[in-house]
Amino acid sequence: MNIAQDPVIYTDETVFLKDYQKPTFLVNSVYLDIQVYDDHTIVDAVLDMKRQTSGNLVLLGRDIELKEVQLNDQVLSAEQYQLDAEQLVILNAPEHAIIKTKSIIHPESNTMLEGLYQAGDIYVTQNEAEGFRKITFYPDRPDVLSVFTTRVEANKKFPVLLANGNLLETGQAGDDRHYAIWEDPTKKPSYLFACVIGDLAVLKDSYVTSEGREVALEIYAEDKDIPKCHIAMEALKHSMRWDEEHYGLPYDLDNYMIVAVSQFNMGAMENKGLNIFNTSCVLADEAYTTDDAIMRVQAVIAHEYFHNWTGNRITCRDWFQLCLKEGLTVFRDQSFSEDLQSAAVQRIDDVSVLKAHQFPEDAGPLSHPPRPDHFVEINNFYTMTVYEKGAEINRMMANLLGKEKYRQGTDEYFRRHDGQAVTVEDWVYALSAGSGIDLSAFLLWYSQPGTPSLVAEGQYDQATESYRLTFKQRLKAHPKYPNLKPVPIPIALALFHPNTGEQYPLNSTALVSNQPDGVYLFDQEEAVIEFTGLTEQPVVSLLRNFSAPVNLEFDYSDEDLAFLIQHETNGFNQWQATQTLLERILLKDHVADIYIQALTHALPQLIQKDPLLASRLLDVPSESYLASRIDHNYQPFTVFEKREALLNALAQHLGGFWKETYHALNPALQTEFSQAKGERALQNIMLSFMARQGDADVFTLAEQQFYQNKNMTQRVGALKVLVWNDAPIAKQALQDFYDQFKDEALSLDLWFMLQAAHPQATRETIQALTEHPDYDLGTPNRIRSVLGGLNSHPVHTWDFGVQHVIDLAIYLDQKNPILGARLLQVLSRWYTLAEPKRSEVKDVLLALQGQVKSKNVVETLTSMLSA
Ligand code: B3K
Ligand code: ZN
Repeated sequence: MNIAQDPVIYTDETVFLKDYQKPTFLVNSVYLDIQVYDDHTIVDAVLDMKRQTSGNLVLLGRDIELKEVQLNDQVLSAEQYQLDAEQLVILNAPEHAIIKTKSIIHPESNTMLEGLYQAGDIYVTQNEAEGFRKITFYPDRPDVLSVFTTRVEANKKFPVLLANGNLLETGQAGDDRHYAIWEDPTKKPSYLFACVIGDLAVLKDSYVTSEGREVALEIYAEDKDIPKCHIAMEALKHSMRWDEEHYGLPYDLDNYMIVAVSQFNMGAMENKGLNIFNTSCVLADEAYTTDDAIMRVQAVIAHEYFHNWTGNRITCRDWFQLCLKEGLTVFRDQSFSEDLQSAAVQRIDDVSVLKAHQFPEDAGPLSHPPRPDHFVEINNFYTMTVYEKGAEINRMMANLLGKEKYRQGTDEYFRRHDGQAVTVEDWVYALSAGSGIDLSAFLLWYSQPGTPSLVAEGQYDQATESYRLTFKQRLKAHPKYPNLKPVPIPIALALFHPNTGEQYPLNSTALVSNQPDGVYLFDQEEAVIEFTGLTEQPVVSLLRNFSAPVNLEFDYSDEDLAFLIQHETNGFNQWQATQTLLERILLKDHVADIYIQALTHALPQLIQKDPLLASRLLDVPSESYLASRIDHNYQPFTVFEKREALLNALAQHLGGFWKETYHALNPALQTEFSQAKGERALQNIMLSFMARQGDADVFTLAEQQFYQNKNMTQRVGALKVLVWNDAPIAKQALQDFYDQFKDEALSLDLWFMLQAAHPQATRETIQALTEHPDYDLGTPNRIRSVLGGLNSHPVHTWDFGVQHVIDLAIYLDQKNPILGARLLQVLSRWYTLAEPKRSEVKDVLLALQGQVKSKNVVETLTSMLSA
């Protein structure tokens, strides 16, 4: 598993995990005074610092105008410190240093959405990972924890003045200004500092913790959006209860605030006691947002809340450990969401994201371990690998331990490390110590890149009535991470009787668990296990519930897959069987008949029982997913054509099924969210297949669905059918949607996305959308809505999409490099394209190199070009 490698070259700006050193000074306390004016902001800081190791006292600072610095009440002259674009170094600092700085920053012109920035009528912060150094000079690293007191002062046109912790005092600051002082009693790193200054309305509620603490809950948003905050509020209370029940973790402050802003680079931020959220992750209302968006709001609310323990109270020693907090918190939010909707569907959705995005990331030039050992720009490492693969590692360990032992392990982690900044090793060792089961082999998963391939072979022997499974694992070599070792792979499996469809009891000494799944822990390069007592050759179902994040290579026959679609009791593997079969039909030219028969057999019952799972069984792998499975000579149009042919065949073969099912469903009668969501999803699928059939009634039905419902999922589903099929009423419906929702940014995002995703969209379609008065390059959500729509057709991405992405990368390189680098990744699979496209896109990327400067975009582009 190790091959000789070319020497790897790193740039001067690369930071390495192996170079970690403790901070020279710790901060006992910090007092910040932030005074916001229209054209500048003054920041006064007082840091009470204590030496920990020898070396200079270094305060990091970027884009800050330093007015004055004092050490122990003495104003320092220019010879007593060194200042450059990145840091302020105080020379000859004593053991105990009180540093006072006065500086000026410009949130009003900060377009990077990092540090303190103005977004419309509000000022907000985003400090993870390294934004705090844009607010004031500070040892801005996660292993420096301190107690923060914050005074915020602004004009009274901004009535809301918030910071972390408890409100100590408010008052006047001259005629038209006022201030508030907040004190956060919990020690925290600077990336968790937040303040908000604005004109916002608030939704209030309260929660009593398991310890009897009464917590004031507040969600701040624009006045008109307050009614859309109730779902988030309920999700917050639910999360608080869930964490008490599942992890024994109660909330620790007297208030918990959430602020919604429309200009935000990602989903949300877990600042201590003062979360800041992208509106898309807090506002939820079925009249304005889709069912998927509502699910996402609940998941993100839970995610940020869960960070209070996994991330905030126990934080990361350094940014290489990012997956310590993110992987664990994603695993926690996924488990929470499994209680909100069909658990099988939640798992399907999580694995779909992993396979569609993390697997290709890990197979290409941006591949890195969940805990990388070097980076240039940490913001480029908030990746699918850190988050989603990180979550999978925790899931493997948790499943292996079982509920009780996992809880003993997590209890031990919180007991040992509360209040500390720790590493991935600390987590795995605490989990092992608490549970009494050594999990240290799982550390390999954190430090190795690439998706392992799990190659399995089955052999049945009728004479002995036994079945042997042979497993091998293969890891793809990576130039920067040599010496890859076999990882522990928990393989959950079941054996089915081929005639009765019943599960065989599992007789094998190799399994670590027989309940509820048989689990074999495969941790070598190769192994064989044997099962006895099997009267007929079994149908095996491997990797149930996706028990490990690996690429399974097993030679299922199409008939076996059809069998699993009908008989698997694990909803995830039932869905997986449809996807494996469809992938063969689409990429390997297998015939579709077996799939269609199995589906026809399985669907009717499932629609009654779990409509949401039924809707997922109708998933046809997206063109982008299929593209991610092709490593050479990828021809987008060929994939498109094959997929179209399959969809048309499905439309025709199932004849009246689509329309009958459409009419048989009535989401309005379902009281349970998961059921209603499932019925809505199904109805939208049925409509689109009817459109494919050319059903004479489809536009009438879509028009009715669009105009007679208030539910956004139903409205958008219908509008898609009308617009994408150029129905006579399409333009009118689009106009009506616009007129109704022009002041509702999130709904308008859907309007943009839907048009950009038109199957016949052209360069001109995109141009018209980006020239629309409501298109805004300062709002990441809007940029993403158009780009996301466009990208739903890889044929378009690799045609006119390339220039769209390049233009965005050039523009954002200076204005918002975090976003610019992220969006550029849309082109990261350029190297898989068939010629001449491959060379064309490569040339465009090479030409981009001379036009971008930010560390973010340059690092991403350089890695992309290393493919
Ligand atoms: N911790 C933040 C992400 C910060 C991203 C910085 N570029 C949100 C989250 O994962 O909860
Ligand atoms: Zn997170």
